[in-house]
Amino acid sequence: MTLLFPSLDVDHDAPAVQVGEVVLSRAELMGAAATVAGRVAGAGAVAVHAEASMATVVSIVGCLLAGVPAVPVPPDSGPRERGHILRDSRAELLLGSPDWEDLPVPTVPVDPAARTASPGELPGETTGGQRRPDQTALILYTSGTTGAPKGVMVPAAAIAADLDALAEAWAWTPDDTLVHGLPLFHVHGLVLGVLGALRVGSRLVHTVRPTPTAYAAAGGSLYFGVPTVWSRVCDDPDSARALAAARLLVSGSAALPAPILARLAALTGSAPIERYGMTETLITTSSRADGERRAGWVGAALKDVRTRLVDDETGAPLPADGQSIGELQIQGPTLFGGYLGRPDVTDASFTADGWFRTGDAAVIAPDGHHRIVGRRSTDLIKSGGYRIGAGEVEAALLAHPQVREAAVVGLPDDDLGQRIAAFVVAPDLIGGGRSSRAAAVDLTDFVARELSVHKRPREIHFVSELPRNPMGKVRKSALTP
Ligand code: MCA
Ligand code: AMP
Repeated sequence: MTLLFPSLDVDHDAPAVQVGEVVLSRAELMGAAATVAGRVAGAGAVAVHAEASMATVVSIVGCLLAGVPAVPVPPDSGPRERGHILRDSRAELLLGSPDWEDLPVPTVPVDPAARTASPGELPGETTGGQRRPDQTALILYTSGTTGAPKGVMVPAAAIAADLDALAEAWAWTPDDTLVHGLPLFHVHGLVLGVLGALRVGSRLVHTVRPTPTAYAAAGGSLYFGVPTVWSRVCDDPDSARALAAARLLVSGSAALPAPILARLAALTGSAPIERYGMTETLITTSSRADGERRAGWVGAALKDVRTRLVDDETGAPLPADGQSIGELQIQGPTLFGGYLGRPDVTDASFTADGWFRTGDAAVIAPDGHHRIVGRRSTDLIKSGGYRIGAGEVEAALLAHPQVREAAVVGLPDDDLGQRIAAFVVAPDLIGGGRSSRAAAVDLTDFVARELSVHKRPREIHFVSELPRNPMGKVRKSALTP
């Protein structure tokens, strides 16, 4: 019926999606989503309070059925961040029941138990809905090195192409039960973790939070996690051993450290596979279910995706010799449709000959396998698999009246990969006998009121001045605790 969810045509009553304790069959999900579709039909864009709940799944599917771009809003986002997302996306209403005040749009509660429309009456049928493959299905907000997050327009066709390529690489079928507990406002948890299961037709169990015990109890055949999740699973050997019955464990969103891959392999009997991607490109490379699982490597380009390496300085192509390091660039059907309202930034993210610049430094082996060796900019931090722009956290810190200067970096962290550390010049904040510890707590709370919780600095160092080069630019490499 629709471009994205052919499996929803299968009108049977077996449990299809479970989020926490709430379970719906495909027919029930379709009925609830069709009700949402009827409510949002014709809107330019609709925001979704993207908590980990069945209401979020129903809301997103409803928007997709209606052919209306859905804008997931992180449930823990502070007023500044969500205000930006709602204004920038021009969302006409917000689906959900958040306890947020001063919203610029009306809220509409969503009831997963609602059933009014039948699939034949879907507004998408009359408006074109997901039948238009180039149409934006999702607008996902993501951080750059500076400034406020940008809305990445993800076309329905890109999602369909990516999910089909992943299903092929992972031998993902309706016989699988997918388990994960990742956030429903990013590609990993939402596109792969919800839309993937719905498109393939596999059962989905969302554990609300990605804890080792919840993963162990869910009895899935296919599991998704970010490296922090797999590291925590390894620290709970009983839960890890329970995953031995699964067919495939998949890691992504940040580099999986080799020792974690080895520990997980020892505890579960098979190594996880790793895949690589970005909000702007969706998943572009992956190891295969039936292929080699090489620690530190993220597999070959997915079907119809083309990759190349380019020299940072000269822009010249580099050989896929397993040694040359260059910027990874991508072409293919999974690419985004641009940053919403930012044609200038969109243009700058592509080369003159039409390749998307990932900003990741990589190596490609002669057999086509990729290894991500780092990012070109230190101002994009990956913490717990979340992408965080140093500039956004710096701006939030600088909004505090007593902060004069601020610089934010990602420091290596065993649990999170990187943890956010802020170096702050604020003599008035720690003056008057006030401890720097108390001042740090205040400042962290201040940031949390502005931005999402995971963007809070984990540590704040008060310094008398920031190290700068002769041009006045902060030398972030010189910032160490
Ligand atoms: C967190 N806490 C803090 C601070 N930060 N307290 C004080 N100061 C801080 N700076 C609190 C939290 O609110 C929480 O409290 C408690 O400490 C534990 O936090 P944390 O260690 O962060 O654990 P967590 O909340 O369990 O988070 C770890 C996580 C999470 C579950 C792995 O980072 C996560 O869900 N990551 C997934 C990100 C993701 O999906 N990325 C995909 C992007 P309390 O317990 O009271 O709540 S898409 C992508 O990357 C591409 C396309 C791709 O390739 O997939
Ligand atoms: P995001 O836009 O949140 O999707 O973050 C995308 C970034 O995550 C990429 O540009 C990479 O830097 C990083 N990333 C995703 N998957 C991997 C992986 N398997 N290994 C290393 N880095 C990864």
